[in-house]
Amino acid sequence: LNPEVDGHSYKRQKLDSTTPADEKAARRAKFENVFDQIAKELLEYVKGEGMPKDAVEWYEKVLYHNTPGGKLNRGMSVVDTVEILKGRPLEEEEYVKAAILGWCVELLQAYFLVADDIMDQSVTRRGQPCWYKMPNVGNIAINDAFMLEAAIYHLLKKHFRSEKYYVDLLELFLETTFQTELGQLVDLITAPEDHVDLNKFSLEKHHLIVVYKTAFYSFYLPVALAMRVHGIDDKEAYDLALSILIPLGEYFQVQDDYLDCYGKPEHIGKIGTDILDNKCSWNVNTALKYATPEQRKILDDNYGQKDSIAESRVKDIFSAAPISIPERFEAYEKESYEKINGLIESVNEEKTGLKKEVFKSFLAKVYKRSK
Ligand code: DMA
Ligand code: MG
Ligand code: MG
Ligand code: MG
Repeated sequence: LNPEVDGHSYKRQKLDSTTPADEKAARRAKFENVFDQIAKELLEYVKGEGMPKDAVEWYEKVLYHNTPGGKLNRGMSVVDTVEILKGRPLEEEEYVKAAILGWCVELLQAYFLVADDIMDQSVTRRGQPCWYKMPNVGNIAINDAFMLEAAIYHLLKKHFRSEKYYVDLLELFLETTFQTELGQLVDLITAPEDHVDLNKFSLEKHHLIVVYKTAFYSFYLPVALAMRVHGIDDKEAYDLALSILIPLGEYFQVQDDYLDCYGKPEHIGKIGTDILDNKCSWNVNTALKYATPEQRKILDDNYGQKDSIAESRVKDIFSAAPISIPERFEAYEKESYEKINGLIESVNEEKTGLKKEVFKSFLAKVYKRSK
């Protein structure tokens, strides 16, 4: 590949696309094309193992129902970060490698979501029934989740086995998976179905849950993978990235908690279950902090009950003064944005080889999101 020719065609492509929205759609389409290649490779492997036609077709459905179709922020951030760190458009081969890692993050997300929807008894995801709710799937979704995870390590071996950073990639995926599962554990045991005790909740507990269940795999992992590909070895650089990406991930999960109650299902693609599920969410913890004794009594009686009337009573209390969750969320969002920007501004680019733009672009993807 001739980088000059490639650089030229990249620029021309940029001029040709008329609006930033077109350019964004083109970047997404390019990234999605790599998924077709990945799915083909995985299905060829399964066929090569002599699996029957119906098994190959099943795996294809699992891959396509659960992996593409989301916002793709995590996956595309791997590509974006490699590009920002290199400071130039990627050559085709570099692009494909970064995109494969991006899709590995999306496969990890697919694996967690298939399992999360079973555990949270959710109904819809990305505007479709949750995978376990699809006709003839049910408990087979448990094994399907494992097979989405297995795809990651198959792809890493196939495409990165000979790189000197191969073990670093493996460790990043394995360690963030363990962290996420710890977060899911605490999320689940803090929300027992048969015993509601709001005294067990706190914003400190919430902080622990969201850092582990969301921030590591959604924010640190994509950036750390890109840093490995770019050849950054210094532990200090990874610690610095972590110190910005964990608060960013916490902010993202607070948004997720807020949207669980206040997002429109048609818009966010999923029906919120946090109140019914007795979850230790940002909304309920904030409500507990400001509730009057009368409001507290209504929360105690109605939170975590598998009953939609009880759920709407809780929603009314969340919105009522002095709890006023929407106003408090708006203030939280502003405060988080300023705090994270402050962290980004203090990055020493020369010393660490990192770029502020890596974090700025990730923050821009999630700031004030409505889905
Ligand atoms: C998401 O928590 C965490 C993981 C690891 C999937 P959640 O149950 O709030 O997510 P969602 O709202 O998407 O079901
Ligand atoms: Mg869930
Ligand atoms: Mg969950
Ligand atoms: Mg949620």
